[in-house]
Amino acid sequence: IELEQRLRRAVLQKEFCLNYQPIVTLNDRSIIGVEALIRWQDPKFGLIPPDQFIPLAEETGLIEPIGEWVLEQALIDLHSWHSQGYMINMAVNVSGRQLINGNQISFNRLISKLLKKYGIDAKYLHIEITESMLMEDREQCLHALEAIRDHGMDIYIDDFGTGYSSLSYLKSFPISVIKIDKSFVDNMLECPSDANLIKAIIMMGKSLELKLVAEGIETEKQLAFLRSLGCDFGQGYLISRPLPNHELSNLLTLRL
Ligand code: G
Ligand code: G
Ligand code: NA
Repeated sequence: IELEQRLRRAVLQKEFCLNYQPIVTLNDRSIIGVEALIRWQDPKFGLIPPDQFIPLAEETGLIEPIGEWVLEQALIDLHSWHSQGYMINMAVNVSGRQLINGNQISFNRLISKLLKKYGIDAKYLHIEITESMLMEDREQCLHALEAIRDHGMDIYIDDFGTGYSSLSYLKSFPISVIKIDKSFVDNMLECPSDANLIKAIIMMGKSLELKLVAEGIETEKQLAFLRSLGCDFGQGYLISRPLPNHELSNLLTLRL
């Protein structure tokens, strides 16, 4: 209860900020986009990571105002990078509750309104949803995702490999990108079964003409191995940690 009250206040006082983690090509490490990651700056407890409040936000419905704030802030920052000539993509994490429980019409209206307000083409905004969310509510998810896709946005499936969804299942959704979960990347060089799993995901992704992003790349060896398997993109501490917007601006200036 106490956490819930603090979270309600945080929404009113806007105690959140976004960090941005670069997503790069594995071939030449050019920055093609960033993933927006929320942090809660509590005046008393300091920086609280999303794992510790997103589940509560989803239960209480607070995810709707929080999600709105995230979308708007992400587009404000994207607008500023675009106006400096850095035409990168923005991937935003969206909870099932934002898409479905609220209602998908309002989610799509919100997106239209914000894209217009900041003069951003929908093709630069990418939506990340988790594999587990897709599996929970297939029909409703499908409709919501089709509306997003019709809008011109790419959909990423996050944490892939953790939810046991089948190839035929995946094929029924309008997805453009698979994100390979960090837990497989962590162990793939030591653990042949994880390496095989990654190979299978990459082959499957390619056969469905999807792009692949590997998450949590921490070493040169991991990057080289993923590249050799034909994985297109990656993110992880090897390339960059999630950064506040001004630090990301500096990185773009140096790298592009
Ligand atoms: O930044 P960090 O690795 O601590 O993020 C942990 C998880 O929190 C991520 O896997 C991501 O799915 C989730 N997350 C981060 N930012 C957001 C957000 O803005 N909205 C939602 N719904 N989830 C987020
Ligand atoms: O699942 P999702 O991609 O949305 O979550 C990304 C989370 O993983 C963020 O909390 C981010 O801080 C974290 N992260 C990103 N890259 C790395 C990495 O290379 N190593 C570790 N340990 N965490 C990472
Ligand atoms: Na994500």
